[in-house]
Amino acid sequence: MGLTEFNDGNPRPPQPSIDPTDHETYMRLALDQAQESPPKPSNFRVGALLVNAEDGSILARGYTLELPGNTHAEQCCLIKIAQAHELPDERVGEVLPGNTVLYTTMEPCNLRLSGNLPCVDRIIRTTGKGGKGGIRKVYLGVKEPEVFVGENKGRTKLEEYGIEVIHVPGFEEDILRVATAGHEK
Ligand code: HJL
Ligand code: ZN
Repeated sequence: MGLTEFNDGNPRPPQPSIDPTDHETYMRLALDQAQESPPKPSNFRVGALLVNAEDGSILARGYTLELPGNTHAEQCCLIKIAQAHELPDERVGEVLPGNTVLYTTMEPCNLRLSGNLPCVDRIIRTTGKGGKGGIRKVYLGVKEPEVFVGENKGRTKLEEYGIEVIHVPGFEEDILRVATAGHEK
């Protein structure tokens, strides 16, 4: 995303900047997103952010069930950017800055009970064929609990495709409380 022109004619960053190495701040913002998601027994409440790691700017925010249909947090981030560029979802990688990273409160899914395309595949396809762009790093807050699909192999598959996966510690308890708020206790 470029710089926004303000009335005084000076280009300014479009938002207060966050240090791109401040992973805790981004994870907290992802958790804020998760809290926007409606509690339901049938999935987790997850929040996600796409960030340009070059300048720290937030490219998109998303949460589970934010967009129409059975949408995941990571999927919502990608769809929003695709829509803003009038591109079909599968081509969103073409407009992502080269150093785009994903923050998500929960490990991206590799299998969906609904049969929808898993977020791992949506992430992988942003990297194109052997190119250098797209999402090359994923920061996650917790591994997916074995509630719906047994062990999620999301992290393993991302790593197989050369995407670095980094755990941001310290938010596990809050993330899981928010994620399971609609589940029967
Ligand atoms: C992640 C989300 C979300 C999940 N995981 N990373 N982000 N809802 O926004 C993972 C869980 C699936 C179930 C049900 N949840 O969501 O495994 O109905 O929600 O396709 O497998 O599948 P559907
Ligand atoms: Zn998903």
